[in-house]
Amino acid sequence: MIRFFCLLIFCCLASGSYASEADSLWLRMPAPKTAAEVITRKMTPTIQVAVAELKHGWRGVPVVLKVDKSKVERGLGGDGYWIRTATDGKSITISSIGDAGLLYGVFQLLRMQQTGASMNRLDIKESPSYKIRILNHWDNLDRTIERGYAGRSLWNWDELPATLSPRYEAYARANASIGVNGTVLNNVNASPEVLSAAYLQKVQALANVFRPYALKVYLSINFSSPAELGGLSTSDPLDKNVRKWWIDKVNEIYKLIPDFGGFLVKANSEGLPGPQDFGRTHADGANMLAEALKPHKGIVMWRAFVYNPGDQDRAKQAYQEFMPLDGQFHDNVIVQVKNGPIDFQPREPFSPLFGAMKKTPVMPEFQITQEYLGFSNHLVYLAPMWKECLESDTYQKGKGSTVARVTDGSVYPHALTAMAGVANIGDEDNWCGHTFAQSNWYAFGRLAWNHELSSEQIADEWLKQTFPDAASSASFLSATEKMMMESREAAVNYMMPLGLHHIFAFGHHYGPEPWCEVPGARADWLPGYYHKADKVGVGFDRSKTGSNAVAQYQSPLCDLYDDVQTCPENLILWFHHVPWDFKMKNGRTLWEELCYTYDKGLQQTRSFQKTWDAFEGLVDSNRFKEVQRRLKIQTRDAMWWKDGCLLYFQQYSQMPIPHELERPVHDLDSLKRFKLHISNHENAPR
Ligand code: GCW
Repeated sequence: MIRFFCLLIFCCLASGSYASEADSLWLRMPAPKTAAEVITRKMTPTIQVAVAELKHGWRGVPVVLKVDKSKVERGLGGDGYWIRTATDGKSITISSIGDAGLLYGVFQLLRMQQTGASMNRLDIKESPSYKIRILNHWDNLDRTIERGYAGRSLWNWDELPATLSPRYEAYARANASIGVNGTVLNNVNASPEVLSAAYLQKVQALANVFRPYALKVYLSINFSSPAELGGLSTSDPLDKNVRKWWIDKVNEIYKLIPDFGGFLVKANSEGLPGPQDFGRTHADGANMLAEALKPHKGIVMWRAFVYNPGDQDRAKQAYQEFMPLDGQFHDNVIVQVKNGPIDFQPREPFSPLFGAMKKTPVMPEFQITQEYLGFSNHLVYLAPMWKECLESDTYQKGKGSTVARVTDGSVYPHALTAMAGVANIGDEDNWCGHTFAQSNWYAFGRLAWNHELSSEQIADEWLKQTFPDAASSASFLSATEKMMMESREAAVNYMMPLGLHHIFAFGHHYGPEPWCEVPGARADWLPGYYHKADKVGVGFDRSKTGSNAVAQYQSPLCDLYDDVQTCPENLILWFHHVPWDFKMKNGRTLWEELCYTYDKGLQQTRSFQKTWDAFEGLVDSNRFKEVQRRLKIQTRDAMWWKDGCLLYFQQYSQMPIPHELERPVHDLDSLKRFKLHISNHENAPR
């Protein structure tokens, strides 16, 4: 008989230091009175973490952790697990073929305990929707973060590799708790220097901390690295010296980090170098890197975020450039596509590349950081936005070919599946700036693990774990969950009603600036390019008689979007230039509907303030005040959006704001003179 050894006494936390740090997230388990009994016959660094977590938080019957290669577990894959209660009810076994699966099973068990799920006769089998569940940090080596609103980068490059902040482990732990298993440490606008020997040592130090948490490290690379870092005369992907340079560099990385994940690449996009500089294609570039990584099982995530200033419709370009390359990529390349065809707007239709690229694996990229959603000032729970994309039917292989199913390996049987989220994490005490922004990090991980989870369930889990005391009050739980569930639509209402998009302030993208004109700036970076307001109406005509972007969607969507009468009204100005007096389904004119929608968004933010204020005393005062302060800013901003946009568009519509709606309190000229930005918010005209 195999003898299990019991680690009751000898296991302590992998590192006690993370506890206080992660306490500011969703891992607030009260310590059990007596440490739980955990039984395992294998001990690896990852299993050690799993044991430590149980001891830290589990208050139930003994738990057996078992690496098991039998049929059930094999079917669940390395990250999957099976949790079951013994017939006599006296223990729970978590089994998996991999150590990581055990760790994820442990976090699931703890989550169930924390959220008050039924623990009766457990029999839970889970395996993740996506193999790679990865955060993309847009962190620069000088510790600034592109589009980051929660302080500086967590990675203290100057101190690495000698000094390891306790936050590195806390970060890995938080990710493991929600199933995130990869992290790209640096900005896609990548500095070649990250591949220098000195930086690779630093990356190695982080990888060593993350490894027990099953979190793999990846890097963004600059396509010109062979020339810029290596001193070669070219970075042409078909040049044999360049190819050798990459092979050597990759070998150097794997010597330091044997489980290194691979590269993320932004190439020939927004001025960055790429294979097209040498007359080569995206596939040539990606395949060169893929060949270097292949012997080590590394992958390439090649981004499809490309557009040129000259083209008449930016929304069409990624599809135009990538569709002809379908099938030309090596099997360790995956094309990373933003959820929508433009750029992380509060609402976009899904990118037409989803489902259309059939022979190449494609992964969705979502933005967790709120570049176009009020930075860390606005409370916007993003799960509903991501679900909207994932549940969109592409019709590419018949009905039911949702974005989720064309990317998770079910419709097209690609072995490589992944989901990326642009991180909203910085070195601020509460990690994400806004306490509620933590829910977006959480939701990303949970959806990458299981894209079928509902937004409500994720919100409920997060609230119960983040506010364990307050959430024991049913009214707190239901009211804050309702606020979270409404918050994305509220932001759409006050920022981009009816599909009106990219009318954000130039550069920083915080406030409204539909009027923005910057002499010499690229047209496709300016609001006028997108809203096209004139005396007749407003909106971008992407119908067959316009840019014909609708043709990139499969039938019946192309026809549905093409006809202004059938186009979903929440995207009508995305696809059409609509007359101001166009009759909406509810009988209002387009102009009236715009007025009502902006106003609705503003009223929603006011209702969030009321909701939150009711819970003073229930939530600890630091977090209470922090959220209260930010909700106030959000309401003020929503008013800016409403007043600024309505007064601006009214110059074209020449129609009155319906009398029952609140009047604008600002005037257009003062709004235009002032650039609303997070940093000078306090000076904004009142
Ligand atoms: O949305 C735009 C951002 C850029 C970003 C780019 C990208 C990292 O404004 O800051 O660059 O997208 O996704 O590459």
